[in-house]
Amino acid sequence: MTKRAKSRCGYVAIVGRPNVGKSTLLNALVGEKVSIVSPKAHTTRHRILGILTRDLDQAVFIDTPGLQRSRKSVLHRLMARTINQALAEADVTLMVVEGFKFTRQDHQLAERLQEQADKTILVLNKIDYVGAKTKLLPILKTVGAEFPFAAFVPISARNGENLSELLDEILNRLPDGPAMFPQEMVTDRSLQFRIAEIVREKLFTALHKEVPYGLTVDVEHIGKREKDQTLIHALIWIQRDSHKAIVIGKGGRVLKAVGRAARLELVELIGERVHLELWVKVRDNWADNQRDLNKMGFDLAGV
Ligand SMILES: Nc1nc2c(ncn2[C@@H]2O[C@H](COP(=O)(O)OP(=O)(O)OP(=O)(O)O)[C@@H](O)[C@H]2O)c(=O)[nH]1
Ligand SMILES: [Mg+2]
Repeated sequence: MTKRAKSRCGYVAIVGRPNVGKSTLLNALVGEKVSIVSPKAHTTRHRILGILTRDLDQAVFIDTPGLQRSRKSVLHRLMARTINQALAEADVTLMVVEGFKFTRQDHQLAERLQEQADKTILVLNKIDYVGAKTKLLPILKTVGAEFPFAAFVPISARNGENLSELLDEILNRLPDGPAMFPQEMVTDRSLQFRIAEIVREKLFTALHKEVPYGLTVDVEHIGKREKDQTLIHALIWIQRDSHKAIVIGKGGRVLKAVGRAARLELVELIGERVHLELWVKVRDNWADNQRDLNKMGFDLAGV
């Protein structure tokens, strides 16, 4: 293959229902965990960039929160706006679905994307699921007949199946242009944000029912404890007093397990030993409090 003389660079929006594997896909494409993943819906709350530089080309992926059904709180409205902005910015859009089902919500999103169908790739994820591949063909046939997307690519974000084919489809659709970000940069998010997200991911995985949705994590301090040990103080804000005992657990068991799991990952991220201190505090309605949301990295202009 001859090398291209010109570089390509552009934005790639990743959109879809909650829990279909958008963030898992972003991490797999970028080759590093930049966006947290959990078995619960509505894990991603922010627009998160993941940057992939290959030879001369650069794809800037925009991970988005799963589509919203409710727009009750300011947080919900912000999440919905994040999706719209990503779609407006995108040179290529990846609409992610699960390869073994195409739900009514998928259908609604596919309709909404018809205006930009020529720059949209339908990504059918999770084909590693037992029996998924037998359901794939009928879905491809009916969805393909109704929606003229630019390409249809079945993948497994979890085990990497077909990801290089997907990446080729993406890169081939990027406009010519110079890289926007330095070659070694993988995300636009700060270390502080990434640490808070890792703690939140462990809480999402450890806790049940409504508790994870009512909490947020705020990293107050990153410093040095010893020459080769990072010290991190993080606050876990919860909305209800009654959730405190659940987050802490009997004899502090839940919080300890969350801290341990987070610390293991933070060691990887930071590259040295980590001392992590977690506190749990109650703050009513942070999801509606504009000052709190602003501090958490949301852009509130016009909401
Ligand atoms: N079996 C299988 N599971 C997957 C695959 N991709 C993602 N998952 C799982 O699906 C769940 C949701 O993954 P996420 O990446 O958090 O999904 P998301 O679309 O970003 O979810 P929200 O941020 O909540 O909208 C997690 O338990 C993942 O491990 C896949 O290819 N195969
Ligand atoms: Mg996500």
